[in-house]
Amino acid sequence: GDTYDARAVQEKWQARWAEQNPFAASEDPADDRPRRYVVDMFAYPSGDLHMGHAEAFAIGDVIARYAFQRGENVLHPIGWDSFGLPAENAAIKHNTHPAEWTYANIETQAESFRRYGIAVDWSRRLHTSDPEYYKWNQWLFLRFFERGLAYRKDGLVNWCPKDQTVLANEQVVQGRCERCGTEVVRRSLNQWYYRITAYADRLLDDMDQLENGNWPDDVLTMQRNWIGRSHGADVRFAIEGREEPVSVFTTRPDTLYGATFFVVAADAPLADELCADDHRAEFEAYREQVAKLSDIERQSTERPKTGVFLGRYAINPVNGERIPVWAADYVLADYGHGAIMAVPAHDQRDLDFALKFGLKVREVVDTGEPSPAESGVATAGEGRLMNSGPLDGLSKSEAIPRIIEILGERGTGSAAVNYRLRDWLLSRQRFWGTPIPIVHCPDCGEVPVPDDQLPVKLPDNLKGADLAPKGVSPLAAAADWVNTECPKCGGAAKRDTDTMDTFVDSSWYFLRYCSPGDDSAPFDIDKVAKWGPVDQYIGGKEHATLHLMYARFFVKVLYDMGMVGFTEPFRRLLNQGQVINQGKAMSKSLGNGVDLGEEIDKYGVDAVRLTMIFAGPPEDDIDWADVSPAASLKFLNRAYRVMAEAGAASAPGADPASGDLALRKATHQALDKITAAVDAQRFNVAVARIMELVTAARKAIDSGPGAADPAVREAAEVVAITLALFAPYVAEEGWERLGHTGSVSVGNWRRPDPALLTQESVTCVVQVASKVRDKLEVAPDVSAEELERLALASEKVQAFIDGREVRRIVVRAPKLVNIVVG
Ligand code: ANZ
Ligand code: ZN
Repeated sequence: GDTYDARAVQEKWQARWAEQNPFAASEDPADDRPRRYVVDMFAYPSGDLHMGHAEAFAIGDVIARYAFQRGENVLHPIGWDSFGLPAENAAIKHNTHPAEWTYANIETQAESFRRYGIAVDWSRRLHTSDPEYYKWNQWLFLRFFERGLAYRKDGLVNWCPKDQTVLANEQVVQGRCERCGTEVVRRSLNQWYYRITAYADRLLDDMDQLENGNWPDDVLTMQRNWIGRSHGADVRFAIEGREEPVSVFTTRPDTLYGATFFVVAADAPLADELCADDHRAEFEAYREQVAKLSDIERQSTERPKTGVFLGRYAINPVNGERIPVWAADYVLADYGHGAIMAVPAHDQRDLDFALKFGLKVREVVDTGEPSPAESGVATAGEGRLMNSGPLDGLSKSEAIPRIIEILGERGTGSAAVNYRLRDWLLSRQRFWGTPIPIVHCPDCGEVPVPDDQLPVKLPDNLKGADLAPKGVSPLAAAADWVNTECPKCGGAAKRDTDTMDTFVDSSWYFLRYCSPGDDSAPFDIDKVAKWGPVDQYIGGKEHATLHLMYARFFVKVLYDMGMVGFTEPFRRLLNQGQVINQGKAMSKSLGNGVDLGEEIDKYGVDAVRLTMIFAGPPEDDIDWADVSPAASLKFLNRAYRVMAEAGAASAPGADPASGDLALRKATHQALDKITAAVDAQRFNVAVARIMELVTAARKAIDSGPGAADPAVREAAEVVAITLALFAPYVAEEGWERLGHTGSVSVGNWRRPDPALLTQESVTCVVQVASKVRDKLEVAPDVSAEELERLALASEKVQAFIDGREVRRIVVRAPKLVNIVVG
């Protein structure tokens, strides 16, 4: 037989696609085909493509190719997230500029993507490290700045001692730097922030657009938890010997009568202010110890509680009780007001603290559980209030509004909402990122770089050791770059030397794709109105919080600026699973890595792609040890031979109506099921149906009507058309062998003929007392219950039962019913 040469076929069709550009999006205003916008999450250019890329992009490509195949006007672009630390570290190691490593890797990956056959519009390719791109990060920064959404503040930040840069909270994983694993310390620094907290409610509330299966439920939950909205009250406590009261945030204002002490975050300026002189030495020693801990360690319920008494008292606003003020590390400086009312009977951390330091415990909710002071277990359940004056006898849900009302009347508190979400720490003290477009003038302060002076380009004369981490940005050492004129007064001034977190780059690139060459705006508003929002976004679960949160934030700000007409960037989100090997993530240390290039050399692109898709639903992990690219290649050869043999035996255009009816039905039923499976994003199921169709066509050629039958051609054409989503090279080649000119990949999807979808009937024999008494025509997939009902409804059968008792009915659907009578 005729087998296909995967490599030759790949090269042939790569060249054709490059020449004919079938996957370009149309910007013709007269083109009224339905539009579809499909975006794969950015690739990061570290090295060549790996198995993870291959899976993610195979899935995204099925979705895009399906839209192409159905005749939609598809925008499926590609780009690189090309700023970031790995390039900088490589540059330090090899004494080069980060651009060298970055752009060399991008070229390698682009070549691999071409070979992999991704149906993208190459003319829209983006790299975020191009000045033409990051200019617009700067432009957007200035718009955020004007709106009060970009600002600088002193604050305690996470500092990676190895990378010598600050990290956002999100980049600290269990107290360690997400990138290098070094233990993170806290430092007080003046840094730039984006005010994402101003959008906390909208980030939560707009999520109703993403529900009902549009986004995976677990991603929605992670987004919700990250924002962490809690409802409660602010309660003001007077402090003895201090004019200003101090507020605390509590979700349990109903327990106010049970507050027996007061705790301030040890690292908050407030602790320093409240500390009495005769307690200062002890407090300062304690504070130093706390500075070394991460938030996670501090909040761990396992760690023994630590703290110091500050020598002060707070006054409970409802009962006038005098309670001691402590500083401790389990209270965080940047949540709520950095201070709490401690209710040890009903909060475990407060109880642990009270028991350790011998503080009072007073129960105010009668939950029927053992006394917390004795059991050591705080009670958080439902119950009636007690020891609480006007709240006594109320339930929690009655007591909360009541106490808020009382506090309101006295002017000592009110209902309040708190968020876990923090403002987005933007500044990085590293080189390979977007410079912050601000000039610091001794006279004028922070002065924005005027729009017509953008981009503020990175200098190109720094390399190698110039970029080594020093605690301040490497840009600070580039005197010719730093020293500039104040745009306002013309005096000597200095550029801001921090660069932006690279998450900025990926927060709006999907808008830039709509008009990638635009040099007058970050994106063309009309083009974005035409394509946006993204219909389908595809990428890994590692971006479930940060990237998606930031992109959602950007789109809301742009909406408020009147630049986009939608409030959510991604209509649907698909998180592909991971490719693992032998049950474990691929890693150098385990030696279980699989090289994508080698797999492709061995089996060809189509077989590798088909294996990725056929392994299971797209959300599931693929264990490469459990799949067989060799079997995929074997199947593709079978499919190819069917197409080639049908093509050799007949010409396009034969009327299929005269063909073999059984095969025609098989073809149309397969097409129907493939369409449903692709619509439901169950691509593995679609592939299984194509495999069955190939088998049916093979049978028809070998032991049925033969290769020249028009039904065989029809089946082979449907194989080519549907396989084009999963194994595009062999599909193109097969289509050509079937006598067609042009690409099979665009606009060729077919609708099944409804007349051919009706299933044939089968004959069911009905016996009464083991004698055949009737025959029924039924559907082949009739259920046992339905068949029993039909059999008993038969007049002939009823006549033979003749009033006797039916003892038992044996049903063997769809062929036999046996009625046993007594
Ligand atoms: C009194 C109380 C009694 C509390 C009780 C809880 C149970 P979420 O749900 O996370 O918002 N809290 C407030 N600010 C804090 C800070 N800066 N650091 C650590 N803990 C802080 O939690 C709100 C609760 O966490 C607040 O309600 C407060 O303790 C504590 F039976 O106030 B609660
Ligand atoms: Zn000035």
